[in-house]
Amino acid sequence: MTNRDIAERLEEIADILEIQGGEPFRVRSYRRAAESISHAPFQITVTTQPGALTALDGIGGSIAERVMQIARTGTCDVREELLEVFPEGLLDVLRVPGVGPKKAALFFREAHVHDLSTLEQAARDGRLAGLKGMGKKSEERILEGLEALRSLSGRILLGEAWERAEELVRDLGGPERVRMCGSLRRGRETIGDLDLLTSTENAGAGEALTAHSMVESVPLAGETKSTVIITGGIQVDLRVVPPESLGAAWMYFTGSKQHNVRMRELAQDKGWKLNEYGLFDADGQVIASDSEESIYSALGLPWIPPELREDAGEFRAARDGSLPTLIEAGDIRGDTHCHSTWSDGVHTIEEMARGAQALGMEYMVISDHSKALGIAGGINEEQILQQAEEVDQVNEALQGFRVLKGIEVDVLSSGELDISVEVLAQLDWVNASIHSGLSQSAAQVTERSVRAALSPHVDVVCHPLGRLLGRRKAMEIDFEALLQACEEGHTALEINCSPDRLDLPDTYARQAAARGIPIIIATDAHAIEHRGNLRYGVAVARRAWLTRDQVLNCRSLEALLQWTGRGSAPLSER
Ligand code: DGT
Ligand code: CA
Ligand code: CA
Ligand code: ZN
Repeated sequence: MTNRDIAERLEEIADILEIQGGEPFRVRSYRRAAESISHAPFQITVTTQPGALTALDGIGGSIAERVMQIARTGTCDVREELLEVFPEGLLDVLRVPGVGPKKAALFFREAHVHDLSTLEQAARDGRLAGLKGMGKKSEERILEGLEALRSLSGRILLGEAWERAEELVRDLGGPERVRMCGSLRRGRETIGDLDLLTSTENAGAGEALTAHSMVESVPLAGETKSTVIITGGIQVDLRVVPPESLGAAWMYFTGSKQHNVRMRELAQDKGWKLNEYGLFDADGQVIASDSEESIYSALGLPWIPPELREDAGEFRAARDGSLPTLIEAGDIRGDTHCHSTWSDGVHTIEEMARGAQALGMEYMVISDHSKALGIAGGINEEQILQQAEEVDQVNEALQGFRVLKGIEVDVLSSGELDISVEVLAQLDWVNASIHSGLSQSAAQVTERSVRAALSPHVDVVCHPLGRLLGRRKAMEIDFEALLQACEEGHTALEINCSPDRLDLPDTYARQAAARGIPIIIATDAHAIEHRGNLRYGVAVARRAWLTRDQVLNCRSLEALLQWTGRGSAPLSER
């Protein structure tokens, strides 16, 4: 059980209580506890002392006891009691975008909805539209939400997969002994299952996996392969091979399948054979097997980074000697998109800055939401200028780090920016985002994006497609038109690192960069710990074949400001 799992169980309790119309303070106390646990500075285990828990914000004795029960058994008495009378399928209904506990309770009472399929049926029959607070539009949105949920079809987001896999690797002997493979190693935005690999020398890895606290069931426990299902219904495969086959197996289980097929063809062309044990000649003598490099090299190729192994041009580039030197997380020198308590962030400007500095960054743009985004506490012109004063103070307190003045300006449904150009002109950096009217026609959303990109005040268009993985499909933007506008308007495009966005997606980012449009990789952090999402955006960038030169925020502060055309010195120094 990770802290995240425990927090999810607490959230679930709060959801059920809320659907049942339970006391609001009780609902709130479980939600607060969940929030607190997910940010706890230590991992909760069966040996954690109750005193350590009650020292956390919002956790009293009774919830601490439930938390310990969950840590020990995966559930607790309150949850079990609730589930005895509560249709568990209603929890799935809550995962549908636009359905919260209040709606779920309404559908349950008035339309006999108790799981996803009865929800879909009710919506198709038009039985939801007539309910209180509902209408034809909101009923349609529920059908769209169901569709978005299905589009993930059992896959999980890269962020969750990566965190889970890291924990497993650590508990199975560490990264020297256990290697990640599959779509995870290739950095895909969603992951079907987790593939791990170890050698027979790491005896006991199989048992360590099947006995792991995250494991819910064990479909297969063999000498050379174990398969388990962990919390969240995620499948994990662990393969065990002799140490001399590690390179061949790592390559094989990293895939992609298409890449493997091409590799085998290259081997066959030479009269050889390639499989997960090695590369063999016609007599079955091993040519290479213990490292990936040796296998690629025997086939006349340089080592190909996993993110490129999609049979999407990597073989030609490898033969030509034109494989890109892919960007790495350490190349990123600043974060151009983050929030603070001025809008919907949880940390102050100074806390966010110190967090970024601790990760080795040199600068950060503070870009809170603008006034049109009322629900996110967006700020108006006057507040932006007040915030700028606070930025000056923070900069005085910091050494070797600079906070830049910025905004995430909303692109209104009309296509206008919601902050006056007089104020935009006074900022160091302007992010522009579409947050509303995402289901407008292709012509409308294209027009809005294009106008934003053409604006002389806008530096980058953020999360350009507006998609949320598993929750909302991308806007129907004419991407070619947006690229042209970026070219003309001297505007960059963002790869947003939030795991449910990863927007631009890899194929789009590759196309944009090939056209010479500068790319930004930014976290959109709403809290210090969201900076950890950077690696997911970097994975997307690597899958997009990007080099350091193509990513603007790999540049120094001076070079970045020069690019904006606002002069080389930050505003506060002029
Ligand atoms: P996923 O799990 O759907 O996100 O995608 P992958 O790529 O992780 O696919 P998975 O888990 O089915 O298999 C892991 C790797 O093992 C895959 O990338 C390539 C290799 N592999 C699996 N089955 C086959 C196969 O039938 N032929 C070949 N050539 N390779 C395979
Ligand atoms: Ca997989
Ligand atoms: Ca697999
Ligand atoms: Zn943002």
